[in-house]
Amino acid sequence: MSRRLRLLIAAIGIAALAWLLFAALERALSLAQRFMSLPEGVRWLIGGLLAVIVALGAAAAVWLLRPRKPRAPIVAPDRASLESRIAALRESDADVEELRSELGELDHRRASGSIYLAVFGEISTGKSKLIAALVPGSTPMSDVRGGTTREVAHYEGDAPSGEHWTVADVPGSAEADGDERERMARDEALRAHAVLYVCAGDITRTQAGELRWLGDFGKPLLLVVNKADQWTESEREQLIARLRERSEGIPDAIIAVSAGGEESFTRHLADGSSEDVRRTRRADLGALPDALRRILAPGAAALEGQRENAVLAGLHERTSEKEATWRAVEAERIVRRYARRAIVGAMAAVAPGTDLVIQGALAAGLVRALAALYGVRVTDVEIESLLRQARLTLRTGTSVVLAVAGNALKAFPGLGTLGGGVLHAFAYALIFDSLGRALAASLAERQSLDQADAGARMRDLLGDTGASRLRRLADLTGEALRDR
Ligand SMILES: Nc1nc2c(ncn2[C@@H]2O[C@H](COP(=O)(O)OP(=O)(O)OP(=O)(O)O)[C@@H](O)[C@H]2O)c(=O)[nH]1
Ligand SMILES: [Mg+2]
Repeated sequence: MSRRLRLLIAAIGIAALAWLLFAALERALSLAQRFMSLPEGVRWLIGGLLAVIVALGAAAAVWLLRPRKPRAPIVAPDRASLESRIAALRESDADVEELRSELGELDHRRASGSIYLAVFGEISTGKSKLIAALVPGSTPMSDVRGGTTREVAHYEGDAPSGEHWTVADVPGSAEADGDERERMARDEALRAHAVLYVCAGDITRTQAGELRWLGDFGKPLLLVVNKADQWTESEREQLIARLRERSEGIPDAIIAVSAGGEESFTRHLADGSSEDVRRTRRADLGALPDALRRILAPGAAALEGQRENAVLAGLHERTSEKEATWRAVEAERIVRRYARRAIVGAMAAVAPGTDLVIQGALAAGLVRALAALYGVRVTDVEIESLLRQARLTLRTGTSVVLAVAGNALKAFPGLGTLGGGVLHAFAYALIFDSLGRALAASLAERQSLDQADAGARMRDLLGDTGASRLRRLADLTGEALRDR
């Protein structure tokens, strides 16, 4: 487009804008005139309405533009309470070796006085290459294939500040079927004083989630954008601006680097010929050493508190998982014990043809035992109310339960040899199993006695006639009756 044409278009644009402004001004003046000619009461009414609208708009703008509060770092339970939970698990024969060695590692690292840095991020972002550039003499394995690093490895050297440091190379996250390795990587990130989160371009929603997870522990964190050699200067600036927006102020700094990789170019020789050359690109760490010096300046001892907090938070999660597994196994044992007693009780007390009635004392014992297992306090009134509801459920469901028991007797003919009353015995196994499992699942999920939830689960379980469940209950009934 010629310069004169561009000038002409600009002049037309300016004239159009001026005309628009003039029209808007004229309209405003005529509105003002009409406003002034209105009776005073109406003027006040319209003025008041306008003032309310402006005030609401201003409030909305202030709310939208308010500075975001940084998220409060995760607070882990104290060490003593974790140790006693781990000891309790050990008493109950759960495998807690992994938890105890994590505590040991926590102490070992504190005593070593070294600064620990973890390099974390998705597969193939160049974490291992970055470590090779950061720790002279280290040779972590690096490859174009994702999932090259499969174990956590430590490399020791001197940090940019001159202090001794240990840099951890970890498996990359987001690898297909790499859950176990991802967990390893996360645990190692928790054990570090500071973390480099490495990406190689714009971050995905999953990566933003990982960054947030790391940020929640409040330790020094740098977002390192590797493979910067792939972009022009302006692309790099745009990328950093986008990452700044997406990373929500979580990292202490965002730094573009080029950790290595290969480059190819054509070399022109003196005789006029040319050849294609491939060589390893020299690493360019840019502002990374300076940023590392800054975030590690407080030193290992000062950063230890945040590190310990993160490790204990991770341990809390792992301990809770083990507790949940142990409770589930224990709940199963309790339900089985009470179902067995109900089977035996049924043979002793119930004449064939009588209605099915939940044996009160036994059922109350089951509820109490499960509530104690899940650490939920229950009153006698609550137990009575839960059992009243269970009895009501049963009154309408008796025919279903008896039909299931009848089918079980046909499916497992061995039961029939145990004599009359077996039908009821099996029915009680089904009832106690349903009540116990329903309650255990509800207590585990809600951490309280929720009658409606437990009741709904019990109704579902009474109708659950899965083959493996019926076989298990048939075996239990047979066993209980033979051992009687
Ligand atoms: N262009 C370019 N390629 C790089 C750079 N850094 C690493 N690479 C290449 O990226 C690929 C992955 O590098 P790795 O260091 O193995 O990546 P990683 O993050 O450790 O990968 P995993 O161990 O699989 O999680 C390799 O082919 C490297 O050569 C870089 O700065 N620029
Ligand atoms: Mg690697």
